[in-house]
Amino acid sequence: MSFTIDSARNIFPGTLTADAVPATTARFNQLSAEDQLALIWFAYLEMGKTLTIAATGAANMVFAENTLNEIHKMSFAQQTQVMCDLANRADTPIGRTYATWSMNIKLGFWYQLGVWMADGTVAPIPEGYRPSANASAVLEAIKGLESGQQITVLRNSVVDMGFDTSKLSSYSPVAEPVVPPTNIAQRTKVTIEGINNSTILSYMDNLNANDFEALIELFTPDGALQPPFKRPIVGKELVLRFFKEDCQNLKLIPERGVTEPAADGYTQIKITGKVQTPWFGAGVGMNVAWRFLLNPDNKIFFVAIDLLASPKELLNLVRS
Ligand code: ECH
Ligand code: GLY
Repeated sequence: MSFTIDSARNIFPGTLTADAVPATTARFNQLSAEDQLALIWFAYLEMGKTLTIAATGAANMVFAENTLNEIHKMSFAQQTQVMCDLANRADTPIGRTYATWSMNIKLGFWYQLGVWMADGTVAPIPEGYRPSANASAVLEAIKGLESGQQITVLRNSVVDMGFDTSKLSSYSPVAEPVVPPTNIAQRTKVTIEGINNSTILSYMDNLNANDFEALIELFTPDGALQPPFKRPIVGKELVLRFFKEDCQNLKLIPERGVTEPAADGYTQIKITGKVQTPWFGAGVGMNVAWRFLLNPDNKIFFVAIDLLASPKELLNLVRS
């Protein structure tokens, strides 16, 4: 039997992922729009005590600028309505525009609204607002998560807002331009305890250098990448698009790994370590595992990136 994407997903089944993230996201999605917005606001204030968002993307704000200016000029009542409509995924012109944006543009849009809410030029959470019991419970749950899990919940909430693109017959996605790869002379090289496989090392180094064209050549044509809590993205074309759209300026800091032979001459390799997002820089080190399945030609047939349940999981490299 040779591997399929579905069977590949089960390599290293003992890996414990941060189930609290989808669980908390599901509870969040049950709340009213008012509760959702207020909860994010309070979570954001709470996190702001220990973390700073780097507005890396002044550049990506350009794509949301017209919409942001439009909202900035509205009355508080209209602004509140726009935010509720987004949380309700309502079919409005702004909801449709929002739906076309890449994840980073959505984040940059809310980042700017947050700045304006704080300086009083965009409607604050209404003074008389009282959270529902469920909203308070979800906020407490978020506070109890580690920071990498908190920002994942926060990002999920933003990504899920706006009109559902699957209900649009056609639309043109809007994404920030792709940054050029880091100059060869300035590139860094990772070292991974227990690992000297050239494909794995190149994967980390090319992703850290934003060299997506070199990176994608490490995959088989039908290869797949599974982001945390997502279905696999299958085939070079879609994986490359994902790299260009969602993976710029990440910092991968793999620490250790284990290699073992798999069926049909394949090799499975699990790496654990940290990942930093440009949004929070070194302020948040997410604990992750990469579960690679390489074909006999040392090409990536499958890689899953998992957000780990706890730092303890960084040491869980047991063979399957
Ligand atoms: C305010 C109140 C009203 C409502 C809203 C508000 C604003 C909210 C804001 C939220 C901002 C949130 C942000 C979250 C960023 C999260 C980033 C994460 C990144 C994770 C990346 C990982 C990468 C892993 C990968 C690896 C690979 O090898 C392959 C690729 C890939 C307050 C106004 C809404 C402003 C900025 C979680 C794990 C390692 C899979 C990508
Ligand atoms: N900017 C890429 C990420 O945060 O995932």
